[in-house]
Amino acid sequence: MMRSSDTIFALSSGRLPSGVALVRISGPAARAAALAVAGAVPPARHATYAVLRAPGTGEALDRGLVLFFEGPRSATGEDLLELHLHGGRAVVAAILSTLSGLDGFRPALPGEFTRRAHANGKMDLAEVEGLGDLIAAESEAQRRQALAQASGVLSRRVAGWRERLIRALALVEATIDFADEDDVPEDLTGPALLETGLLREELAAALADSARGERVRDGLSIAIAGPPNAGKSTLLNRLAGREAAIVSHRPGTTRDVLEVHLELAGQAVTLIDTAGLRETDDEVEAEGIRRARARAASADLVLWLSEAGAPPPPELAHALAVRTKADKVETGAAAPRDAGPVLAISAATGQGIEDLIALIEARAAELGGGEPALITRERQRLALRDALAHLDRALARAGGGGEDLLAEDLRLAARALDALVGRVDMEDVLDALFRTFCIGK
Ligand SMILES: Nc1nc2c(ncn2[C@@H]2O[C@H](COP(=O)(O)OP(=O)(O)OP(=O)(O)O)[C@@H](O)[C@H]2O)c(=O)[nH]1
Ligand SMILES: [Mg+2]
Repeated sequence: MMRSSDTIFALSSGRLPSGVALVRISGPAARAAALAVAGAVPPARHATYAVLRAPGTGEALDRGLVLFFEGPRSATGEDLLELHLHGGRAVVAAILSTLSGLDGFRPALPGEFTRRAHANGKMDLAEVEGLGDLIAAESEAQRRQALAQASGVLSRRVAGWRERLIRALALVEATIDFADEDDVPEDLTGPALLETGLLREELAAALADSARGERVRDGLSIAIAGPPNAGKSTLLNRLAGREAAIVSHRPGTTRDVLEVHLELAGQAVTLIDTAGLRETDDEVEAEGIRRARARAASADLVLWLSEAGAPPPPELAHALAVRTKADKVETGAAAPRDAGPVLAISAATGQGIEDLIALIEARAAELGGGEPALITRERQRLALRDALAHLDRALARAGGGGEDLLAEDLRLAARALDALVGRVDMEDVLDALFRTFCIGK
């Protein structure tokens, strides 16, 4: 089923009906497809208008643009044909059924166009991952980070590291090879270790920044926590712009953890409403409270809501204290004594909400802003950590004489860098990755 000599085709654009639909065809028979449905192979890289016909009967199926890319100068590295059709369901169905009738043609599997691009050296694993993220990107920060990675920012940096590592390795190997000769050059492991030390710092810096990359990719999580009845669900609804959570005057209303996705300051944000924290004998509520604590502990940012503007409990000391129901103060109740500058909001009147959003945005920018991070997913982080561990081991041998072992550490570090960008054979990683792609990509 997966022969790469097959010519594959798929609808690469989105849901039908649509203004325009794009059908892509890649493989050795892409030219034959152009001949069969458009009557001629258009000059490469020139959009050409054509009537598309059923090969057997000559019946017109649609009129549209035909675009031919001759391999290897194409997205997949193979001959590639694009048909820009009217985006009607019947139009697309007629073209797809015509293509499946051609010799050596079959529908593409998810991600198969990209897989061929990868197999033909058009993009390495890190770039493929970036491309997957780019298609999934929902926020500005995700788009910028993914585009950088799809454009090879990580790949180029790793290539530079690898080159320096190989040079350091060559110095160590030279020291080993010339050890018994008279004209032994100076001990070359010194400079090799110096370079290894510099590399180590650069890898460590990229690794330290990886939490930011993964946070941008996954989105920022903000938990709303606090005592029962503080107005947590009301705030969630206000920020989400819809009645996502149930609100009532009864303390203990929220029990499950509720998540809402939105975009703030260009960042993908997951807002999390949680059960009010208190002592309780109710088994279900107690479970809700346990989950609330766990979710708050793992969130990137916690808002601690209370009517009194009280500080958060010690285990959530990093939380931002917010005083709620600020509108009630004027109605006779004694104004609560604020300990320090606590933000006061009213989800009912909207007071202070702008300030709260500005604060969240500032925090989000701090956590996920700036230049796109190099490392954006766990797989990359683990490979980089692996490379760093080998460099650390190499450096720990400094002056210890074991050049053979030193050379082996450097070789293993280079191998880990290869794995980071997928230069070594990684079929299982590829299988898992391409399954997450859409058909037509
Ligand atoms: N006056 C006033 N009332 C509010 C405000 N925010 C929430 N309330 C009221 O406070 C009560 C509790 O609101 P919720 O949002 O359900 O509180 P919660 O913190 O989610 O409560 P639990 O889910 O039980 O922990 C409701 O009757 C709300 O209408 C506010 O800004 N001003
Ligand atoms: Mg609630």
